[in-house]
Amino acid sequence: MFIRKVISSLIKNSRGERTVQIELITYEGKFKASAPSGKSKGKHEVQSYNPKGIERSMKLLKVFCKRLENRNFMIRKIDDLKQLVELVRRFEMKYGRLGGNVTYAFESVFLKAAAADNNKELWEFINDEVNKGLKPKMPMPVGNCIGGGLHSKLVKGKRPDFQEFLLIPKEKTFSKAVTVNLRAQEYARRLLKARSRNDENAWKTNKTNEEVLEILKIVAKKYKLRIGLDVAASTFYEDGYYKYKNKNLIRDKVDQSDYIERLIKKYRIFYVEDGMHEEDFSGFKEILNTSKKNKLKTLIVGDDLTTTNLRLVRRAVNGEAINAMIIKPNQIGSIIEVRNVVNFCKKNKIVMIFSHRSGETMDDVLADYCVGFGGQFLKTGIFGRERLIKLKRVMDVEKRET
Ligand code: 2PG
Ligand code: MG
Repeated sequence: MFIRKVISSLIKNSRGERTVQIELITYEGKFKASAPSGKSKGKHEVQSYNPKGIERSMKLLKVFCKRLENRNFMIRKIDDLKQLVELVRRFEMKYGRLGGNVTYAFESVFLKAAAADNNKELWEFINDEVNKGLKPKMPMPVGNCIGGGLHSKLVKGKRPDFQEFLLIPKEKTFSKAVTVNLRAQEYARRLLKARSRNDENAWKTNKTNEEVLEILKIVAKKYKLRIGLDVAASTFYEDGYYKYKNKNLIRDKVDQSDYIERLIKKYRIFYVEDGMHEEDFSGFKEILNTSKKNKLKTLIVGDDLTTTNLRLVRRAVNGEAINAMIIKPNQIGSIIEVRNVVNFCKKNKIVMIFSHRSGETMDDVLADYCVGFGGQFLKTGIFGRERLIKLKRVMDVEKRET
């Protein structure tokens, strides 16, 4: 793969924030990749940009891009990205950090070009099963239907404390599942009398967590859907307590896990992400244990707890704190690391949910990572062009491959 030109630029994400885009020009064509940005970020995520800010990263990036021109890279598998990683490492030692969002966009664009160079689709290029002659498995979508927390502005002074109320279809095909989620979200709007959408295009409301769950129960029944929650508990955790603003009450650690366990039982919740504070491994373990004791197969999902970081994933899995986890490549800023986490999850039967960020771009590469790495779920919203483009990419692969 011969690099003719590399162009870095600033673009806006779905929230109107600045983010990085990298364009790579080779003899095979032009390839683009960009990075999304989170608002409810995990404490242990890598820094998105240089400590001095995005401008500093962009300045350094210009210099780095120039140095890549007229170079040849042999990329036949993910590990071959190490050539690029090594160049980044040496550059950063001398000039300062580029940041996780920059390295993520770089690795993505390199993989896109490498896949084309090898006459493959990106999902195919990274998928070991296909290389063994097996068909790829399609994920199920996890869709954000109603929102609260940091992603939603207040409605008449209030919002639910939980960040995301999710719908999870169980259909034969991904495309049917996407259609069901769209219909269900429209039905939820009518029941809620919602008027506007939040950062991830979920409905905004002033209702409490339980009031929203009551509505979701009706929606889920009508469309045969499973209910999920992203509690994003760290976003309302302060000095050892969970501070619920909507109802104006405070829960300690024990109250919090009891509360989540009660909700799981009452609403038959299938999926709970970040039900406890991001450093509370034992709290996660307590919820997982209770769910098992009650013979419920609830997915207890780590996101801020694990931040796609193998060290934290190991701790969570070995400590039996989770049975599922969110994979957000830009939390760790390296696709090689993502692959290592994926292998660990597969070995330990941990369910993988590939996830968007609340500030998204028009890059659909997440869909390729999900299908290619064999993720069981793709969490990327129900509506909005940045979300739909990723859903559509999986639908296209499904149409061609199954
Ligand atoms: C989450 C994500 C995406 P953010 O908490 O799971 O929904 O939010 O991108 O703001 O971290
Ligand atoms: Mg989350």
